[in-house]
Amino acid sequence: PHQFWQTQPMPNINEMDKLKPGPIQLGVLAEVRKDPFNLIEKYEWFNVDLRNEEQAQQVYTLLKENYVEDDDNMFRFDYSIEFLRWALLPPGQYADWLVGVRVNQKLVGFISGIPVTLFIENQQNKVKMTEINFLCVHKKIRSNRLAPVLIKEITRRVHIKNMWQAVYTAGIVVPTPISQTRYYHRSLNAKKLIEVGFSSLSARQTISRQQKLYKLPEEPKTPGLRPMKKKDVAQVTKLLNEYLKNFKLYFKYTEEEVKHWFLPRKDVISTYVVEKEQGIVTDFLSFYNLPSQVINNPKHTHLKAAYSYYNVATQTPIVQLMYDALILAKNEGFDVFNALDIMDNDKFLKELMFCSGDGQLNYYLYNWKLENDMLKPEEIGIVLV
Ligand code: MYA
Ligand code: JJ1
Repeated sequence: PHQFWQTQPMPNINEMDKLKPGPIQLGVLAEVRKDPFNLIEKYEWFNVDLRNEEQAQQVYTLLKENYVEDDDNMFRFDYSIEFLRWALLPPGQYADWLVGVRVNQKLVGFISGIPVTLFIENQQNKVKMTEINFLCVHKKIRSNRLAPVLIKEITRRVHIKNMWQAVYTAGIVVPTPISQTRYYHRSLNAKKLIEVGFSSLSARQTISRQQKLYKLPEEPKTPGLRPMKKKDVAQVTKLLNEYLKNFKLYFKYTEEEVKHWFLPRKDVISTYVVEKEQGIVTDFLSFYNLPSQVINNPKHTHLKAAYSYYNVATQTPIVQLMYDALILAKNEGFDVFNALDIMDNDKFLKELMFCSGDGQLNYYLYNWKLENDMLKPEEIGIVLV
């Protein structure tokens, strides 16, 4: 049933379950194919330069019109150009890991990789690999097996760099997830969520009751909470790397990477630190800005969603820290605050009135067998944007 995935080095397919933990196949650099995979006539490979305005616009439009939708096709992610530059131009990025397919100059397919260092299950397994994201094929040419060609081509380009593993997430299940996590949602603008069909009113509920239920104070509560600045990078890096050791899957961050991923960028990423004593950062919270287009609604075109990124609480109670995150997000104009049930999120989701959504997020490792086939959501320490 999985014509393509059957051929790939994934656990529990083709009796690969008898494997020992670690890489499933060992790669040989000299054996990596030197030339790109063949495309059918008129289709051509195209390395996207996101710093170029027109090319960034082309990726933006392809994704805006053809990327991920919810189960009922009511909402579609609308990643902004500045967001895509943040997500896809991190330190050390390779020019040929932003892979496009064009027909008559028009972009109809895309897949991206970025370099990451991932710890898997224990501190001995530190692996340089790629994080794959934004696989997209234009709606008009779906089901023609272009996706496997995109995947094979980026795999080749990663192999050429002598890297043999990948990490990625998807809403769907393909061979073979290493963890299944769930989305949770916290209403910030109850009226709008109902108007766009993101949430529905139960029999005994009214809009005004919901508004009252989800009401938030005007200002955050934690003394010393302020936006992260350049001078915080060293302390945030230490707090983050130390915290992430609690999990079975996590990235190792350099200070340069923390600068890139955490320094606030307008309409992309918000990070707030707690500076209690002069100069000492004890906690931080962060969320990214990913709106969804509302597909068929007379009144609203977009839903403004904040997504929980990484939060580290060493002095402030986590519930209080995340309550402040909700207040900040509300004040920045977001309609909903989303989080997965990963890391320590379970410690605040219920208490802060998040509700489980209808979407799942499956985590995958390419060409790696875990000691224990599945990780629990709370063992996952990575967030892909
Ligand atoms: S997840 C987000 C994926 N994007 C979307 O959902 C956007 C909307 N949908 C589309 O654009 C298309 O439907 C896509 C498929 C492009 C998804 N992950 O070309 P096809 C398999 C893995 O005829 P299309 C993200 O970005 C499918 O099972 N495989 O289908 C992470 C079937 O194979 P098999 C997927 O609908 C991506 C084959 O493709 C996915 O026209 C990680 C059908 O191809 C999926 N999300 O296009 C990719 N969807 O017959 C893997 C479909 O075997 C990376 N398929 O069942 C692997 C690591 C690579 C690097 C390794 C380095 C060492
Ligand atoms: O947003 C999602 N679901 C929402 C909307 C559902 C609309 C009908 N299908 C949801 N709402 C109900 C909760 C409500 C929130 C406010 C308070 C009261 C309760 O459940 C879902 C996640 O739950 N989103 C998606 O399905 C989008 C796709 C997710 C997969 C993403 C894959 C990306 C992979 C790339 O790395």
